[in-house]
Amino acid sequence: MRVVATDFPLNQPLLLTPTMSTSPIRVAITGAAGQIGYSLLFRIASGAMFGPDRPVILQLIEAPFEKAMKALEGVAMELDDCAFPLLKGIVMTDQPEIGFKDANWCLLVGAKPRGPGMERADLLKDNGKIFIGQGQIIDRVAADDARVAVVGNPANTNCMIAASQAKRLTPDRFTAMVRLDQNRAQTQLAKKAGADLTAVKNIFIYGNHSPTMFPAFAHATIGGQKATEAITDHVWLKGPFLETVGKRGAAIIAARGASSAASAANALVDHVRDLMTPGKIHSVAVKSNGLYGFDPEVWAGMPVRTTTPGAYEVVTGYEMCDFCREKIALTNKELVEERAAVVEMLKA
Ligand code: NAX
Repeated sequence: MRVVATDFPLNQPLLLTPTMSTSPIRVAITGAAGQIGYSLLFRIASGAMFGPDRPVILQLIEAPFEKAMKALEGVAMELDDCAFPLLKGIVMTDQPEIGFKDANWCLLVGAKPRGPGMERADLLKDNGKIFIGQGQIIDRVAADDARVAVVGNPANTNCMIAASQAKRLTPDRFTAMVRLDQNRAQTQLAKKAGADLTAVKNIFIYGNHSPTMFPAFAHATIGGQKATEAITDHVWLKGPFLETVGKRGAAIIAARGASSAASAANALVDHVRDLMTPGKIHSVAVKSNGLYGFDPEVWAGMPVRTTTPGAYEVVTGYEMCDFCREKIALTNKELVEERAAVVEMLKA
């Protein structure tokens, strides 16, 4: 059984309660029965991603395995049991053509994990195949206003691959998530300064979602003061701070015995919500177009300002010191190497 349930048939008019004036937003999620999915779906259905007045339809996509589809069925039962007023339908499928149909947002969470003894290049290629197919199908069947957010690793390169397959949807519709890294950096700065988390502003992530990422602390402020003044321990900023943020994922695996899931789901809620909220400035991996010294063809984290819901412009003009430039060069080198490993998968 490939489509196990469609509570709400696609392409049929919705009967909304009179109080809900807006039409539901269709959100397609791959890897929906995975760890991150298990935290994410409930947040979306509760209104955390698109606001308390926007109904949603969840289009859940899993790998074509009995076990995955069975698990998905269980998750959908739990979603039903939450009786979320905003949740207007659930689609469960292992066929991306059905799952991405008419989707306004496509959240690409599912990916193949790195197996024992697997080389990074093999991981890139195996995942590349998934993202080629998904990029093509999204381009073909998703809504005209479709936006894509990639979480599955290696997120930046997977996003680049998916975007390269699209003819209808422009590259700016494809973003990858570095928000978890921004959130991690914000908390580390607040703790070190002994300040409230909300006092930390303008901490942005540049580059790859990997340990080479660069949280540009020199531009951050804490309680209105430069972070480099609020925190006088610059050895910490240039060393342990960067290391803690960069290797936080590994530290969580070591402690929890499983990779970050709830915090990753939370970061994806932040990523999409802020991309839907004009005026928000936040870290997103986007096609670099050569900004901040990145190779023009790679997807790199950088600060963006949301202009209209779903659209953004890169915030340019942050001055980079020599230290920052060195760090950006390192993370750019890694992105360029990842691109070289999958270059034959990219469509011109
Ligand atoms: P899980 O292994 O728990 O779940 C992944 C799910 O994806 C599985 O249920 C699997 O059946 C499904 N899947 C695999 N291939 C699929 C396909 N072609 N179509 C649809 N579904 C498919 O992993 P989870 O912990 O949820 O992590 C998901 C991804 O997020 C991983 O690649 C992980 O590395 C990545 N992460 C990215 C982060 C980021 O900040 N960008 C942070 C967290 C996380 O590590």
